[in-house]
Amino acid sequence: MAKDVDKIFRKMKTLLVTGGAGFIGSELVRQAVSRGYRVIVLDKLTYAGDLERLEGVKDHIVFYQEDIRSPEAVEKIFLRERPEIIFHLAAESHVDRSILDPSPFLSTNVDGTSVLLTAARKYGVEKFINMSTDEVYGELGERGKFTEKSPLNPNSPYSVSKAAADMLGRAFFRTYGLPVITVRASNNYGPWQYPEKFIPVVILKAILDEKIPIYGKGENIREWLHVSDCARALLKIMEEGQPGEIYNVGSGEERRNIEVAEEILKIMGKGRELINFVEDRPGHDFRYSLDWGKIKRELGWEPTVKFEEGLSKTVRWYMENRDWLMRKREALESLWRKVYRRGEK
Ligand code: NAD
Ligand code: TDX
Repeated sequence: MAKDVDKIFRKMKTLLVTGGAGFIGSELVRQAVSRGYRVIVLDKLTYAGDLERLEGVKDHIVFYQEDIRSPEAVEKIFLRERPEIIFHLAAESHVDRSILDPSPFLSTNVDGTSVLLTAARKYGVEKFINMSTDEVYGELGERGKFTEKSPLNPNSPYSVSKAAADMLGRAFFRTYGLPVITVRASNNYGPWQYPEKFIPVVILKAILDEKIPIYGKGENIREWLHVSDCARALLKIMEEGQPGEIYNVGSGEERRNIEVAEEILKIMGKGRELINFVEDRPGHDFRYSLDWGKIKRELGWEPTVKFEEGLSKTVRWYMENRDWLMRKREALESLWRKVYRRGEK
């Protein structure tokens, strides 16, 4: 009986997902809908947002195309929908773009987060889950891991803007008692990732038999987390996470960029001659690695998707959704011209 009541409450709980038409946000929305939550999506639909990602759940959600930087728009949604849980994922998310122009990163990631925190404080929420990143800790050498207690040392305009948003959440918890929970996740991969990010860039270029741009020597290391595991962690944190706490969400699946590119080429049956070492990313962080023992110990979450298996499935998904990938390609050409010719005068 008590379990049934619990189930009914769960179904009635209203979740507001900012950035819900993005890569990670849309996976979170799909999982939340399938568990019976009421889901409201707030997304500006920037170049990175795409309603196609929500096609399968569109009849089960309420969608607002609005900007998180607009206090009026955000308040209107809080007033009308009275969300109990906020998942804040809306952001400018690509490091290379932040190097070309930091300003939209500061405005969306910092000002936008401040607008949302302010509205959440005014209307009251049960939990405000603030999506941060491993990049706020800065870079590591070949050894060591970041724990939730590691100091923040962000290096790119992107990671500085995320660290500021992360610290704003801390301030709202500490100063106003807003029940903010901070999530610092490692590099996500999987279906629907916009092909400005490394893994879909490699797949797209390989499909077209074009050169694959590897920054520097390809020795940089990232910890790859499947997006379905990340979304599951977010829901676990919503259900059992403690206000004021920080949770690292990682996978232990660390790979050098060159290894990732070679593995994708192997899966696709393409040759290594497609690999092209290009000018390095300025300020390129060498390695990220998270100690995610806390979420495992305290909430019982752990990743389930092994990297090689997740990567094969991801490659297959992009091959099967080639049209979506190709539709994004044209808009990427001008970014690539700026990024991959960084060193040229
Ligand atoms: P994404 O770029 O795919 O999606 C971002 C979404 O936010 C888009 O749908 C976009 O339209 C929306 N958006 C951008 N500016 C907005 C604004 N001003 N108002 C309303 N909506 C706006 O990003 P993602 O990869 O899904 O990342 C989601 C979140 O997770 C971000 O906060 C990112 O910093 C964080 N994160 C990402 C990763 C990763 O590997 N992708 C890892 C750790 C943390
Ligand atoms: O064409 C490329 N060639 C290349 O060598 C691109 C796009 C990337 N790279 C390298 C740079 C990084 O070492 O691959 C690695 C991964 O690059 P990105 O996909 O741009 O991700 P990263 O910079 O690690 O940041 C990501 O993880 C943390 C997300 O984009 C962030 O949103 C998240 O916070």
